Amino acid sequence: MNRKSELIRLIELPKIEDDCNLFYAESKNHIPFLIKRIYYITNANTKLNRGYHAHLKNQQILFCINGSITIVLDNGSKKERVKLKATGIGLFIDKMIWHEMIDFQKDTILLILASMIFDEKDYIRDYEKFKKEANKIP
Ligand code: T46
Repeated sequence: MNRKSELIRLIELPKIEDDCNLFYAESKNHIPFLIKRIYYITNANTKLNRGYHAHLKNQQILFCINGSITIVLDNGSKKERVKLKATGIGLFIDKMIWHEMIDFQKDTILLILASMIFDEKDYIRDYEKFKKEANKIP
């Protein structure tokens, strides 16, 4: 895992190039958690942003596999943003990181690997509550 900054943690997948680009990811070898769920987002409204939450325990890696997207990350005291384009570079989003997905393009496809199965109770969707909890973390 590469650390570009305190908040932006990028993961580069191995790529096989022959008559296509083939990227692959294996739990533990490339992904720092056991993958329990995948989901993907397509056809997002380009005028709307998404996210605006943090997870209590869930860890995730976002791959933009088509188009582009900007992700804003916030640990309660610092904010950083990163633009993902269609490559084999994924963005690791740890638990307790508030994240916002902005600048969806018409053709953006986001593939997400998650460490937990879906549980709405794992979400903090209130920013003030998030800030309060995040500031308790030493
Ligand atoms: C995240 C970002 C990157 C499910 O029922 N199962 C699922 O696995 C997921 C991901 C969502 N849902 C339901 C929950 C909501 O009723 O789908 C609805 C839309 O979810 P949400 O508004 O949280 O979508 P985004 O795009 O804001 O966030 C999603 C993930 O939910 C979230 O965990 O980190 O993508």
